[in-house]
Amino acid sequence: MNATAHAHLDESLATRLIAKAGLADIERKVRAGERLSFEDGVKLYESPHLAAVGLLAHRVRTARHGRKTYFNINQHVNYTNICIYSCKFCAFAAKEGEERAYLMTPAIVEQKVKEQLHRPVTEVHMVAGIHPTMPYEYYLDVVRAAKRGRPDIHVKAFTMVEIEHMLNISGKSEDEVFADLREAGLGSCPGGGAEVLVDRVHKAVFREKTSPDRWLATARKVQQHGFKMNATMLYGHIERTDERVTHFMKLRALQDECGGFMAFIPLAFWPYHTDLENYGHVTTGHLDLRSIAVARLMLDNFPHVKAYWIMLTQESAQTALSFGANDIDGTVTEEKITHDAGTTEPQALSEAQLAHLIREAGYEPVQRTTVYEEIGAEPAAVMPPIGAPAAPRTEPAGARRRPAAGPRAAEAGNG
Ligand code: V47
Repeated sequence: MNATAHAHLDESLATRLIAKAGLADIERKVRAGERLSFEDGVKLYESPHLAAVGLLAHRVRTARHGRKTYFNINQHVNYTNICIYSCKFCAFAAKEGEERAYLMTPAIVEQKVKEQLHRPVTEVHMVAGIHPTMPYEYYLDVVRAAKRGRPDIHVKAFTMVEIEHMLNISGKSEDEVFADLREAGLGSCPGGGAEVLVDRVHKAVFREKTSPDRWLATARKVQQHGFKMNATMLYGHIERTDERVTHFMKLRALQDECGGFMAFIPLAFWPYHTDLENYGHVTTGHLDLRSIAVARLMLDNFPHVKAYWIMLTQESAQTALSFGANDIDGTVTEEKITHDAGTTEPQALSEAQLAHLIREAGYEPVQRTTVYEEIGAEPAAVMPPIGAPAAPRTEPAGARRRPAAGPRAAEAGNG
């Protein structure tokens, strides 16, 4: 059988499965390039036929990206964990004076970036808590410090919560703040801090922090000032299906308006050491794959859907590539937010480990910049590990949800 005949066979099987799952109406819309409704989103979340939902999302992914799966060589720098807010889902935040509280000076940020100069890192991802007293200039200095450490690095920094804070404390106009950030070297913004863009969830689990309307308004400002950014959704805690779909609808509307979102990243909630630890909220393999697939189908104007391996686990992230995701994120290097909340994943993966996960799932690894320009050829099969274990899998199967709330992963006094 030739390859074309094989593809036709796959397609007709998929179509039958999707029809048997009662999703023929949605399939027709997807084929016609028609936008899915709120009700379609709920139906896709509630369908018991995960495979059919996944096939629909996989078709859209394949039409857009073929078998390409993007990754980047990046490093995370969480410059402080001191935070005025006490979100119930967060294990990272600390209050000033606590033993585990830390604050990096710009010189430490520069040092952190310089420590990776021997590796081909193209991006530094910087997010942190909202510090009660650090002045506006500190944030600009943190960006400048990263650029001093590695002038050609792309600085992807500051969630909408941090940007809103800077706008509030700067004493400057919106135009001046974005001009300052650009001049300091900011390249783009990550997608964190959105959580679930619904007032009920905001009130229940992150009431002190940026509200859904303010997160969207700040994202609009960021994009209107010419910065690209990502968007996330933190799922697997108290949110309902209809609220997840509402979240997608709000992001889709903003993307129609401004067009500055690059990737959507569903973030799986890790409960350990958080205020929600004892309520039994955990994500599941099903919910992980479903969230990727429904996002791909509902967010028809987002070019990329990212399976962030640290929160999804390597297993789910790899499988997500066949459920709509076309990006597995990066090497990361040093991660605190999810590790404080109990992830069993390592702190970093090498580019060879990422490429292995992608290739083994049947996809083509493509290194990208932060803004999705393709970089060179795929990496050689063997590269030196970067502090992570050499094998792609690092934990026994099933270990994901079992770690007891042991000692915190984060060490105090980083700065
Ligand atoms: O904003 C906090 C979430 C986010 C927990 O834009 C938690 O490319 C799970 O936004 N369990 C930070 N999640 C991470 C983030 C991100 C990561 C990778 C790539 C990009 C990108 C963005 O993590 C926070 C919050 O939404 N978070 N606590 C927790 N216990």
